[in-house]
Amino acid sequence: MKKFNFGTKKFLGMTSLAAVLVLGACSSGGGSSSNAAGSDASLGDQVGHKIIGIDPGAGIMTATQKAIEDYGLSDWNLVEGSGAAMTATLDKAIKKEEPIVITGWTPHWMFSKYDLKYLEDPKKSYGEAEEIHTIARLGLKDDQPEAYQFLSNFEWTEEEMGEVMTSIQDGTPEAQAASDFIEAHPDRVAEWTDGITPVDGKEITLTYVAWDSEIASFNVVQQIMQDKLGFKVKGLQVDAGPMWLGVAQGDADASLAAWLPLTHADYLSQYEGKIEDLGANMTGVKTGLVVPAYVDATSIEDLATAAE
Ligand code: PBE
Repeated sequence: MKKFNFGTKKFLGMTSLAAVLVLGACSSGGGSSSNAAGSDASLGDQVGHKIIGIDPGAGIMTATQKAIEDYGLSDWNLVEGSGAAMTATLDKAIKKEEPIVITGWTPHWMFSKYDLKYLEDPKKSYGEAEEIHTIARLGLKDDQPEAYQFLSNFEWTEEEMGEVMTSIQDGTPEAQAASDFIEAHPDRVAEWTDGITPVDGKEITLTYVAWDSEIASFNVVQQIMQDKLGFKVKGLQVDAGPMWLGVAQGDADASLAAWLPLTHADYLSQYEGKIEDLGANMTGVKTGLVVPAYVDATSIEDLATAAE
């Protein structure tokens, strides 16, 4: 039409309107149209529809795939990595006050270091009333009764594990953090070792995964078994699958890192009858999706804004 009539001002106005339209189209990315009207981008758009996960064998990864289905988050991607990579990415985001969505669990030192919150999980994709169990190979009871007894006795609290985890996170070597804990809690150690006759250098192999919670439990148990009960304790740091497999095949004697009933349900059903469950070494633990407190979302349902 009257295209040669535009003054400079009006022309600039047109340009920026076009820019806004283009930006609007980009930010609505995952098919959202309701959120493109100039308001803030959705959390999904801000974080590139990425959930920062950990090692692929972790039960929380399976639970998160289930959450993605349960909550209709097909435009979201679960990024594989490791516990250490996840906390490094979290640290960077928090320093820049940027939004981020991670797979998180309690106990974990990150909740004391940062102001974080779980996204509510009304569909219970991450289960309820989770516990950490100690599992043993079949036969341990008969051929290593002292180890069996101690491993059955050992159970502690989130606060106690927190002391060890925080100390390691602050730079104390793992074994030292465990020894410090033992020294600070003689009564607890006495409860766990009560009535057990020390052995003379018998070997015990424990498997665990490099999750901060399990690094803490392995080191404490290793130190107590060595210093108070005379065992020689070997630790095999492996992925979650080999951790269960090692105990089921009898290559390892036990593990303190079985999260049940939900997180490691697949592993438990795979090795049913091939391992002995010695019961919970910690109750009241939790897994889920976690965000910094400054992120507005309160529920996993809030991640699905594109579908509204
Ligand atoms: N975790 C920590 C593990 C169990 C312990 C929650 C990362 C998992 O997802 O398998």
